[in-house]
Amino acid sequence: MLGTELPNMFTRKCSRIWHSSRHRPLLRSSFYGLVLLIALYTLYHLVPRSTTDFFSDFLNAEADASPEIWNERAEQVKQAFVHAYHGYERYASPNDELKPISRGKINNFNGWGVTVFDSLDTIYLLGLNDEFERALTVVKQTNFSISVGNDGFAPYFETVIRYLGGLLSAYALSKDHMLLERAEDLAVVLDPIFDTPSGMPFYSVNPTTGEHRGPEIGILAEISSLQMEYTYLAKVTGRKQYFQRADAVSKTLARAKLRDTGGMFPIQWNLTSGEPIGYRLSVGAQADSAHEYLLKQYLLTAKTDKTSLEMYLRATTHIITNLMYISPTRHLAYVTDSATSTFWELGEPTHIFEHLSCFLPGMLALGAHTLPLDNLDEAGINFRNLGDQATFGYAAKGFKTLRNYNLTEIHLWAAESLAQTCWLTYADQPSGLGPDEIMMKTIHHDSPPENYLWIKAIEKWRKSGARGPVPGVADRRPVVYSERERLSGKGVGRDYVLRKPGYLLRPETLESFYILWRVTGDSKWRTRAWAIFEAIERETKTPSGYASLRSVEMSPAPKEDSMPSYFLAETLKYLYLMLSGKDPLPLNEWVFNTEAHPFPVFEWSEEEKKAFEMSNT
Ligand code: DMJ
Repeated sequence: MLGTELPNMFTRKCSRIWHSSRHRPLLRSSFYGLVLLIALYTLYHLVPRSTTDFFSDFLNAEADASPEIWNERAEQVKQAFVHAYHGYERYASPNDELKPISRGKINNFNGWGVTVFDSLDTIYLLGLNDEFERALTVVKQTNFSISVGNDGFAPYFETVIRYLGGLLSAYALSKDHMLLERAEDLAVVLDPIFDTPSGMPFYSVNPTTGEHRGPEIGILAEISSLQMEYTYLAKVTGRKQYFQRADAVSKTLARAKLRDTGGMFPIQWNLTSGEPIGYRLSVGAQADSAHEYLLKQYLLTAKTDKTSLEMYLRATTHIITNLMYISPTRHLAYVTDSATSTFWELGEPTHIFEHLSCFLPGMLALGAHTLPLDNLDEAGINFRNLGDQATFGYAAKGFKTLRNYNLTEIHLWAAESLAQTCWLTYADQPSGLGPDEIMMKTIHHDSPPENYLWIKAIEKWRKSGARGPVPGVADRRPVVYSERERLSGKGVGRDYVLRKPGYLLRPETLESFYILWRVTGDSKWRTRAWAIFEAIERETKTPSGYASLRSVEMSPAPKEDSMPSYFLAETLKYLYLMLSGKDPLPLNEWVFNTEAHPFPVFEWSEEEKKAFEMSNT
């Protein structure tokens, strides 16, 4: 009896309550509320995230924030800079960097106060006059002829991008001549580094003795990320020798035999012969800024350095057609390295995606914005000839593929899809900050890696009528694993594992958001930047500064006692420029070096061209 009576009694009781006028309004609204919640939950989990993304709806709503709110946010970034810089001044100046947990200091870049030099132009842009005056005093007093640490040897690449870049950029903005004099003082003590037949610099130099150090095999990023600084130095001092330093490196790159690497520069180079070695290709560590400087040197010289543009087009064609992949589950676009050429013509992809590579979306977007990619005749370039098979081997294939596309469009798609992935690596973490390195779980046991290339997905999408979003470009829902899922390894839905879980206060993702925001006007990039800033405030702030994180996988995140100078030079600068309503550095008038130091675009006069013997222009 109980089996049938009870349910009936229950149903009758419910019906009575439902129809009783006393309970009706409350009950009905709760019921409909519940139904709505269930519907929303189902929609959230079943509908493809590309079309309905609640997270991005939230972000879009945020994007409608008023200009006052954005200015207030920019002000908060300024205060973050002040907090970091004052902490450095108080506990570490004039040493290189602050240790933000122990309130200690470290001399890791010559002991000349790298944080001061790297921060100069940001301080100026933020209008921090007192801090600027104090920084000038440090700059004036620095003795560049003695380097502290590393046995007295100054690492060339870091010294150029941080110190020389900071000085020149602050000079360009403030016109304080002392800054230019100090930039030249520095260039003079560094100069013995160029004692190679190829004109490519050694790894380090002793500024006291002029002795240089480093293997005969140089690393791409370290030997060819100086063209902007030295060309600008030549321009403002009128001294030819600085231009020749930059020009020698560009000419060696342009002469190199790149048949085996399909027109792309590998990581290793012989400094004597000026020839590339091996097949290791990357846009991340050890390679990044060398590719970046091809575009930026062309832009800085008011689009006169055509050779740099040709090399840029070869590099980007290779990257887009051979190094960009798409993940199987969430269809995340990523760029990876290729390790050797034994397995496959193009080299075995590692499927590692580095935070450092997140500068690439910004570079591609900047190129798409500033170059006549679909009218290259205008720049005196025949796109087809750039991939000549006899000289550049399998590059020909990539050029053939891209000829069928609107080049501006495909560069922008590549930029947007990579930036989406960079963003998700942040949004996927409980800390809201991105790991230094991930590895995509792309499995290709039974089919060649080629099948997972991003360009293949684009081809397929186009063949099937280009319906739906461009592969990789759509917004996706973040997948945040709970502590239990993380520890048990049972989390599902992500298509990568973390290889280096730390967040080192790096700028690359924000740098790309900044350029995408300027180029596309899509406020989602700005809104995401704000979300990242909030995470920086929450997770990395200490009483004396901001600290790198050992892992992004938990909140609160465990900290590391380090505040690299690029956090002030780049990360906070890009944030501020993006959030504030003003644009003091329009992309067609200023070009950022790889450490975010802006240099003004300039034209060479005919006399300068002659005086500098510029065969290139
Ligand atoms: C910066 O020092 C520069 O951007 C460099 O080119 C590589 N990345 C670091 C910060 O991550």
